[in-house]
Amino acid sequence: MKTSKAKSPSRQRKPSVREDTRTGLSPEVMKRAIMDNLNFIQGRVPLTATRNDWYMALAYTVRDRILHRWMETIETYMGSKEKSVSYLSAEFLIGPQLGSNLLSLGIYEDARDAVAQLGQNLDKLLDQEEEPGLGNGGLGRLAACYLDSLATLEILGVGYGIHYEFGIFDQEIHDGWQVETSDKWLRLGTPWEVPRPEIAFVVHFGGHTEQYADENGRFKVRWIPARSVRGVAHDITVPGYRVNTVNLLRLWKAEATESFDLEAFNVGEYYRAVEDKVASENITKVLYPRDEALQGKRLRLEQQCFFVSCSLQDLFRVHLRRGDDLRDFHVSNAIQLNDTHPSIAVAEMMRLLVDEHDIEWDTAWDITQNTLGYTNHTLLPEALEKWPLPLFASVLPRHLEIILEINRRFLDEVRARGVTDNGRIARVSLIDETGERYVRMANLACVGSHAINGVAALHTELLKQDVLHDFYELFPDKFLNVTNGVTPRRWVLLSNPQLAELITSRIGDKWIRDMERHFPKLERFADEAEFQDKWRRIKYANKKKLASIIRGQTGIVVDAESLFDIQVKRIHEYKRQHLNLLHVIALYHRIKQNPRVDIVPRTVIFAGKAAPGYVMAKLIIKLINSVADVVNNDPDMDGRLKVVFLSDFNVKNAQPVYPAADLSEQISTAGKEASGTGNMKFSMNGALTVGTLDGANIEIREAVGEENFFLFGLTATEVKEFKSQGYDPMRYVEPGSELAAVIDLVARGHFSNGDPRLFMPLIDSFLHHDEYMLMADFQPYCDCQDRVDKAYRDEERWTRMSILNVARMGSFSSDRAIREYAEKIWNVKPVKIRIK
Ligand code: NBG
Repeated sequence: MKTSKAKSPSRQRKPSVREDTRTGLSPEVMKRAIMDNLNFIQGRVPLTATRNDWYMALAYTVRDRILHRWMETIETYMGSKEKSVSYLSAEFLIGPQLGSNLLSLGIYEDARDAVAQLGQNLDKLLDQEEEPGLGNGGLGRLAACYLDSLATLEILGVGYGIHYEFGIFDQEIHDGWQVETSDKWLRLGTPWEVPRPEIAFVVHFGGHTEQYADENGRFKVRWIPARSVRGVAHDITVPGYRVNTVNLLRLWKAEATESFDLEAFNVGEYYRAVEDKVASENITKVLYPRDEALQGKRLRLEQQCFFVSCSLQDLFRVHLRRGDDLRDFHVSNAIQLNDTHPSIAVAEMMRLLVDEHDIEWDTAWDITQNTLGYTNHTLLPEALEKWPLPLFASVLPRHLEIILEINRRFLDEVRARGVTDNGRIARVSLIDETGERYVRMANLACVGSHAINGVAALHTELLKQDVLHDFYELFPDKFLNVTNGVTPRRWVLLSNPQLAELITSRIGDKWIRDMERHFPKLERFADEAEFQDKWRRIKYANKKKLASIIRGQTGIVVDAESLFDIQVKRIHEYKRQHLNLLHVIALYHRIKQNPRVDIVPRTVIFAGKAAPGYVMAKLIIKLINSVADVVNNDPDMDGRLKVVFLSDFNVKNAQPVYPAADLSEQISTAGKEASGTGNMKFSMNGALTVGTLDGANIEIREAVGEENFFLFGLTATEVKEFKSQGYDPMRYVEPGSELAAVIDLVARGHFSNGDPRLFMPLIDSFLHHDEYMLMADFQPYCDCQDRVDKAYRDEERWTRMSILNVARMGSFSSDRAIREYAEKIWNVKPVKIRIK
């Protein structure tokens, strides 16, 4: 990364007073600091140090420099009245920290020098880091991109989440099947977090409530809980890119209030002595590995309330310490709810204000509503969280009372606005009473927030028309759209350093902090032969790098000259990895029919985890691997078709994938993918998209130009129409057609050693239900892939399209998204942090 070298602060600035081993940025000072940390933190000498020791020593060196900036940030914050943002999220998928922190500080190359002087190789140390897998997929990764942008835009903010002991499971592939192993990210310790045992709050569960009158005769409620748990803060710093602002990601870890019951121990009941500790710690033991699906499990509700309560108590503590009145809480605080997972915040905030801080209901309600904003991330009905009322009552009896009171007042208001339709009143109620009774968390979030947003234009439209239609009719002004974005720091600069360098050589390096403004300048090079040539060479180098990773992991040899056609994301039927696979089988079939057929050589790459309980998704992984087995071992396919499934897709493994793609698969059934963010990462790295009119694909296509995007498939409206007219998938499987042949191959057991039963559930779903309309979209998809082939054969045209994709992706930076949140929802402004 020569660009950062040329501008690195260590080469520009004069030595400062604090240029000591904890803050100095020159390679010499850092070298000394690394040795110090190796000796005094790791307790090692070079002779006995493992690679992990060196990694830790370097990481602590970097952490010191970040903490230095963090102290300035916190001092500025505590001494001011500035408003800050809290992003509440049950997931943060932050990825490995070392590389991005080095970039933020502008010392990537200097650190390389420093470790080289100590006989170490920076790339190997970077590779040593195990990422905290504290998220499932897009939702958690979005939260991480937003933290990066908040800090880079110099907005004061905190991410609040859960310190899971085990994050998302590690995925292995055994005999083609997904096997889950637990993610032990803390096994070797993590240098990035600062445990803060003195910042801890107690959270209660269960029990019952009592009514009483306070000394002024006011009606009050006292909650007598059955159980209490302590949440202890663990902080991870989030430095902005080349600015002094350092924000925090504060994660709560559950501990017992009393970790050891001496009485039980004394009477010889050794297990009972630690029972409470074990039960309490369970709350933050493990991340639920299902995205987009409701659990309805007690522990998950406890997790949600646990981290929300700790976060709100912390915010109240800081607010009061700044000398402010709680009645002004919303003036200096904006809180964003990342999906419904933290939406219990509505009730918890009311409880804290009314029960614990003696604020009257109406005022408390104003504060709550003015503080909270709710982002919805899904259109799938099964992902809208709701809790059975008896379960809710047994975990959070006081919150249930508060929710019922909010509901009573809310429904009165609805009626007062002239709504008489009982159907509508029942639909907006916070309690689902259509059968077994449930608490509806999305409704709670909608009622308790002043702003409700979707994450792409189509998604927001569908929320208004469909999922949240009744709320939209009641409060049209609350609704707005903020299309997702991803950080160009991690997803271009860090992941694709050669491309970043080429871009910087032409337009300077301001794009790193303002992609929207500067990327368009790349357009003028789209047809320049020399630029095109460099562009292609970089793509080729990135493909070679991925090819070597593939070979190392799977033994499969792929040709970097072939078209790299990639689909990486969680495995879901609505995302239609199996549609991609049907196309692969069609190609296989064509080559088998005519081994001399003229097709563009392709390497089709998949990666992604399936929820452990999602049988169909796991079967899709098995089918991908089974097709790969047959295809990759058939000499007729040599030099024409390869299929790869890369295991354990996570942030670290994703970084070399996006830069290596020629073609990005974004093929969800229209109306199902709220936004997608992988689609943005691919396109920013010069891949062209084959996609449906779904989620942010629509806006990406508008931005890059329809001639630079491969569109196919039914629209969301058509999907709805087809379904209402009684969609019959069989109609699309005409005898003698390619689709019939493809399905027949799978059904006959061609990819399962002649066993027709293995993939029966998939065949059955294609032919008889096809909820996600694969049959209807198959032919248009194949035709579109033929257009891809044609375009790929014309090297210059393809490169031009690729450059234009990148040049026009500027607005998909998370900086743009965060600016929109800051202006439209949070009403916060940047604050400059000065280093004294
Ligand atoms: C996911 C959507 C994606 C979207 C991310 C981030 C959930 C519940 N939703 O389409 O499926 O890009 O959120 O907004 O995980």
